[in-house]
Amino acid sequence: MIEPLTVPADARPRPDYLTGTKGLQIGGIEVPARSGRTFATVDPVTEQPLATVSAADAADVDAAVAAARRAFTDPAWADIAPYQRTLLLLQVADVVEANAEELAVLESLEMGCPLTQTRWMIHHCVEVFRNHAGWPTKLYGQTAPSASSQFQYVLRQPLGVVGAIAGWNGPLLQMVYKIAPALATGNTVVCKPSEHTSLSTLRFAELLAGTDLPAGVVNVVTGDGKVTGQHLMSHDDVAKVAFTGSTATGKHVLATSASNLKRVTLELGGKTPYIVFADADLEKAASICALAFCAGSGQACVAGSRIFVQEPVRDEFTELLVGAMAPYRAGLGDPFHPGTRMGPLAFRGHYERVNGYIGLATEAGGTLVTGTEPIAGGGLYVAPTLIEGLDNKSRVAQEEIFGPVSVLMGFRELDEVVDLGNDTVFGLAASVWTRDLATAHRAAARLDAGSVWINRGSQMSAGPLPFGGHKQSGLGREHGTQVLDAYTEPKSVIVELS
Ligand code: TXE
Repeated sequence: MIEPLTVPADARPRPDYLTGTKGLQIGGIEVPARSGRTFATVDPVTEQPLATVSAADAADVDAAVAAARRAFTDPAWADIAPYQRTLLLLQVADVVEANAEELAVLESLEMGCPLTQTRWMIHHCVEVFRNHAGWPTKLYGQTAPSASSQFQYVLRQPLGVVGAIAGWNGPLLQMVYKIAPALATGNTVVCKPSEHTSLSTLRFAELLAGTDLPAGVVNVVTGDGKVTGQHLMSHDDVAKVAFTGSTATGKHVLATSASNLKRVTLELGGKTPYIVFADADLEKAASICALAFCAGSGQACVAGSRIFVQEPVRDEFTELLVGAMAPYRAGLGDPFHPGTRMGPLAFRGHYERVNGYIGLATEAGGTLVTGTEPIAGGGLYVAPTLIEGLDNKSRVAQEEIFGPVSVLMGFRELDEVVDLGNDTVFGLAASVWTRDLATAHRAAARLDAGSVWINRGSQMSAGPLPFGGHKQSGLGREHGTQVLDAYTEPKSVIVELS
């Protein structure tokens, strides 16, 4: 029996921010939904309501898009010097940093992720804003070769209103990955956080009052994906949708964007292979593989949900991996307990979905190497679960589970494991473990993934490296220089001089 770590109810944080109905953030003001409708956001530890949040419908989305549209042409935003834009982004970073603890607590309360991890995510938001603050002064256009009778150049201009839609597993961070480049390039934003995790994005927008950012540059509408999200992404005055979420919804966003040919970037699911060759540092590989599917309770697009190990070391590696998972099993518990390494899953529907996949694994003939022990007190906890005895074609090895569940499979040589690693509709990331440089580079070149990590696990970039997926893991990139193309439009200008 696993006994999750607990914290007495009166010792759990209860920020003042949770009091009262949380309104929408439109044009720099907190407003209730016009319909007066609200919904409850739920604490996954207690499964009790945490806060009441306004449910935006079409009229509210229209108001938010109109506010963003006005801000887009407001001289206080549209006409400022690039360096002033840099200073504004730095102010935003400062305000997030100054309120980091409150934002992290709100996220831990709402999604159950250990406070140590939400603190890291909020700190990363600060880095992302500071990194993007460097872009406004470096957004060069081009001059083009032309006859002496003409001057030709290419301007790089913002798109307009960006609809930013995010998932629940890194609520503010996923939003900041969209807000920071949008602002750095002169766009304005309407954010739609996941209905499971609205609070940190709402609070962030409220905190912007402490900066010189003009009202309406960042707006937030909260509510259900099928209502609030749907209106936002199909709005004709929204020039671009930047989306993080499931592949199914991502495809729907892309199809809907055809109505007015919106620009679209999509950060979707993954089925990241961790590939361990016999010559690797097995102990380190085991420790990072455990982290890769246990951190955040495996609720990450880059989770190491498939582990391929070379046959000669399979037994030895499996033993090391089970050992490396032990601290997560022992550290299952309340996100506010200092010993917690894994919190509950974010909400009941998702908990049931993850358990459904574990049931499917055993039905399909898989063996649970770990994850069979019952958990005291029920709740939404899922123990780290390692599955053997399934092949890569099984549903559990093919579909994104988004929980602390990984399938361990064997392989003999490089060609075989590259084929196995690539045999999925996803292509977000891959991790390769070997001391042989040639093997590492060959694998990196051939794996169909937006990011490949050699002898390490995932590393989320604050700036220099583009992040995004091949195949059905996404479209376009966040970060890197590539992100600038995703938030700007080139304009060719021809001046007749003669
Ligand atoms: O995702 P959805 P959910 C994966 C993960 C998870 C599964 C389901 O496998 O178990 O998706 O999660 C909004 N128009 N990831 O249900 O439905 C929705 O309100 C406009 C991967 O949360 O894709 C939310 O804000 N918007 C992942 C966002 O889309 C709509 C992050 C994501 O919701 C909409 C999250 C619609 N019709 C889940 N329907 C990652 N890549 O990290 C929903 N939304």
